[in-house]
Amino acid sequence: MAQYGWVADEDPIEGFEDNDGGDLGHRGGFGEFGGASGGLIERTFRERIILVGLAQPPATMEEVEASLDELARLVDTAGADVVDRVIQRRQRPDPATFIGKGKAYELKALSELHDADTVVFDEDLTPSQQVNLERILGRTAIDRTAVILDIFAQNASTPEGRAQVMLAMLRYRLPRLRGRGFTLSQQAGGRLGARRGPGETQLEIDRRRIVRRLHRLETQLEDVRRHRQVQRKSRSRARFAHVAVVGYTNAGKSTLVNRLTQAGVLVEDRLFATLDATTRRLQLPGGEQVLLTDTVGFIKKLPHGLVEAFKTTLEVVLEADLLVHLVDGAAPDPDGQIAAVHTVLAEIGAGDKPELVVFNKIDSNEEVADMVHAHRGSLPISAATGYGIDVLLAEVGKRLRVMTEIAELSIPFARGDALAIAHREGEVLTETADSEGYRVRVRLEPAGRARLAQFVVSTIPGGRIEP
Ligand SMILES: Nc1nc2c(ncn2[C@@H]2O[C@H](COP(=O)(O)OP(=O)(O)OP(=O)(O)O)[C@@H](O)[C@H]2O)c(=O)[nH]1
Ligand SMILES: [Mg+2]
Repeated sequence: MAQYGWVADEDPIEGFEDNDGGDLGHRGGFGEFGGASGGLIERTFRERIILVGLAQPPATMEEVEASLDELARLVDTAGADVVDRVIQRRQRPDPATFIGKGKAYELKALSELHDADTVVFDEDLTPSQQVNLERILGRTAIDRTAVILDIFAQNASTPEGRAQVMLAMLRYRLPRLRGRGFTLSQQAGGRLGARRGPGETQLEIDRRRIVRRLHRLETQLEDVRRHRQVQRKSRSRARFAHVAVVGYTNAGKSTLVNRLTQAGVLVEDRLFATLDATTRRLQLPGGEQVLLTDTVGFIKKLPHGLVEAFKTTLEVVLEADLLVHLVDGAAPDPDGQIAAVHTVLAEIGAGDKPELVVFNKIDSNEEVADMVHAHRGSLPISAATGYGIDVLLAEVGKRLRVMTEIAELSIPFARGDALAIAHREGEVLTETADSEGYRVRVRLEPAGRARLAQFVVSTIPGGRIEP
């Protein structure tokens, strides 16, 4: 397969210089979030971690265990060791301590036994639950969201990625300031009952600073989005169909994009290796050029704040004509992962995009064939070995073609404007001239078709013509 060049999407982004007051600095820029190495989890040594899950109906014990398995992978990716896990059955979380108070004291004893540094809860803790738990446990208590944020912070490598992670972290941190600040002010103000103890003043200062940085980041990211839109408009002269590879984290998206385009995206057997969208041009077997984008992976219980913060990156998904939904066929619960991906897609407003489901890693799990059988219209591949790639590309071409139409246009010489529209909005396949004017064969989407309706001589719906 030929090697394809860079696409304009990857231009350096303005407004993200590293010297803008420290918001988006080098990797260490997350230092204020605790941990000498900058994340929420200490990384100068491997922390010892206990996992805690809550089995609330209707969740089965199996599901809770599976979710804790995944949390263990997250913790491992973040660079810490799981030493034990605890599950409590409860109808609903305790508003003050998440697990029951008695259980919390048991957990304290267990933490001492294991000499654990941190306890990680598989569900979101409210700020006050977090404070109460830390008081009881005498050690750090964090939730799944914090672990995901920590990994994102480690993996963010571009200014835009760092800005998005920073935004998510600040949003995570803001409501938690009060809880910790309150402790602070109690310590600082002691029992004197001062109404504005020194701790509280510091809290207000911190809060104001965070709010200011939040707004600055939001403005910067908004600028990036506008910049992108301008880029896209100028690119739409040659309107290529856009295919986005989406899927659960570690499904093999980057491996696939690399195989198809030699994009050189980082591939790793760890979660959230990719945080930035990389777009490359790809030629399909029928000769059509399309844009192919690798995207950030999704996960169950993906914090809404993170989805929201990453909307600049996720916008490429919204603009794609077709989603290739890559599923890890070797994962313990592919259907659960498919459902989680659909949840996030719906959350970003891409729930009704045309989707081609592709099961990956058939080389390592024979059951993939059964999965393909159970999902109509899906395909098996191995991004690692190349199995099924030709069929996949042919199918992508087919799906894209049925969304477009080839129109034969006759445009009078005086209507250079219409000719320009054909070039801008469609993919011109042939252009000749006869006594009447220009004769143009162009692949068009419905919008372009409507604008050029008066010049259409004939159409081939979803037709296939060699360019
Ligand atoms: N056996 C097997 N392993 C694969 C295949 N494709 C990818 N992998 C492995 O799966 C792991 C994840 O691959 P990536 O391409 O980084 O996955 P991703 O979907 O981009 O993951 P994130 O960017 O973290 O969301 C790596 O260890 C790959 O080598 C495959 O077809 N077969
Ligand atoms: Mg990746």
